[in-house]
Amino acid sequence: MSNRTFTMIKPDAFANGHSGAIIDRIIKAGFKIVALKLTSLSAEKAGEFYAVHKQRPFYGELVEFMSSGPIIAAILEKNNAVEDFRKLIGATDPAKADEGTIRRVFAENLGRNAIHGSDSDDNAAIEGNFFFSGLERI
Ligand code: 3AN
Repeated sequence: MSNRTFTMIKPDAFANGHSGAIIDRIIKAGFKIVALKLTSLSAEKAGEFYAVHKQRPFYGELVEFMSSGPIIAAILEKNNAVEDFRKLIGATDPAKADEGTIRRVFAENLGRNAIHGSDSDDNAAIEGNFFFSGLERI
């Protein structure tokens, strides 16, 4: 079990002004921020980040959306971080996400779903390293 996960506040949530409210929920749920940056992804970088989905029909749409505007990337720390964070954000499709989860409250739809959360300890490490150098985290 790892105690770190990686998240991105996606372009829809950032553009809609939800970043502050989302970060507040994350902190109140007991996660400690160990790295944080406002940035944006080129189409090339978004494609690299989501390379695992390259064969999926929604890949082009996903890359276009994720490179469409600013995002906030962060590494978060908590016991059982990956699993607990997935619970906090809710199901991929906001219509199926539990009441009170971040996606249920802030996401627009399946493609524009407000926030990313790593799905495994290995991916949390890979994704955190994709965005942050050693100097950029505590
Ligand atoms: P999650 O982010 O919940 O782990 P994944 O890894 O299955 O979900 O999908 C990665 C991202 O791809 C999702 N966050 C969502 O934005 C997008 N996505 C997944 N499935 C679809 C779909 N059927 N249509 C459009 N976008 C999708």
